[in-house]
Amino acid sequence: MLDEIALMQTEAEAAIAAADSEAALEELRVKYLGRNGLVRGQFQKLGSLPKEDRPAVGAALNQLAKGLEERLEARRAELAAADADRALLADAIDITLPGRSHRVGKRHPLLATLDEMVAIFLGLGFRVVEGPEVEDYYHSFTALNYPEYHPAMDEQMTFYCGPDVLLRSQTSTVQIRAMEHMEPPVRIVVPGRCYRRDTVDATHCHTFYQLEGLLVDEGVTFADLKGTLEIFAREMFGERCHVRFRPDFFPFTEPSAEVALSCTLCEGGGCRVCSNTGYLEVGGAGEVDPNVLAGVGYDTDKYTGFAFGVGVERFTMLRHGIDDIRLFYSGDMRFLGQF
Ligand code: 2NL
Repeated sequence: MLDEIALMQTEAEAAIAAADSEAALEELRVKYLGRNGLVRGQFQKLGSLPKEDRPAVGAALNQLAKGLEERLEARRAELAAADADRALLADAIDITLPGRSHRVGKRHPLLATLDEMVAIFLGLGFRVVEGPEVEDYYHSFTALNYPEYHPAMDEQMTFYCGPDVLLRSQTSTVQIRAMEHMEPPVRIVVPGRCYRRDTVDATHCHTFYQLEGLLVDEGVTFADLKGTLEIFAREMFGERCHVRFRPDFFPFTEPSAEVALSCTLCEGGGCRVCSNTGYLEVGGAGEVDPNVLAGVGYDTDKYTGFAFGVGVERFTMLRHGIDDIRLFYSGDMRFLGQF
């Protein structure tokens, strides 16, 4: 019987070593160690053995059961480890592949320029004020001393949403609203989006950004305006940049001036960017018309002020040598990615 046990052990061990799945191992466990298994069958034969042989055979059977139990467990662990290895290999990461780069967003060139412009005025003691893009007729024209009829008020020039609802065509509307709520001294800049019914081409767009400034106090003169814009030009474009003022007309300022900067590219010598004039027009300015100040209830005997407005697109085009305004609003990442 001991021989039989040894043979069973050899067979069972070979079968366990050859088993290649959990299911095959379970089958073997049932076959040998199950309730009706071969090992139990041998135990049942013990009773028919001569009494003196029983301890040795019993011990051998116990040894066999324990040994098979251990081998089954060991093989099960082996198979599980192989499974884990296979799984790892299957979704392995190839660390030699170059990484996938993520596109990092950044500020739009127009807003980056606007931020810089605003920062200079903050340094000069101006505060930033913002207001609605949808306006009424009074704040758009009447309060700005526009006459009874003016081409800017025409439906051809301005987007009307209703008889008294329109898109602002300059940020002056916000400055009027600010003055309605405060007493001088007023020292504010108003950045923001404006709308005009312009036909879109390389230098015009129906939507554009403006930065306007307003200072109202006692004894404010045109010299204060010139000094302020001089400092702004130098901060923005360097010490050698200077401002040219030429007579102009706006309903809301008197006297009024067109504002031009010496060309940053040729420094006044004349080049393609400035069409050989040496200067680049960036906006307008002037002493606030007393009618505007009186309209918001200020004492015009006591207070005077200056105001200016510059186009942000123009500035940005000058700084980066961009020749088509439509690029800013194209959403083209090949263009935007350069800034
Ligand atoms: C231009 C000209 C200008 C102003 C804007 C202003 C605002 C108030 C009172 C008086 Cl509340 N003036 N703003 C003054 C002169 C010119 O803009 O060409 N902008 C792009």
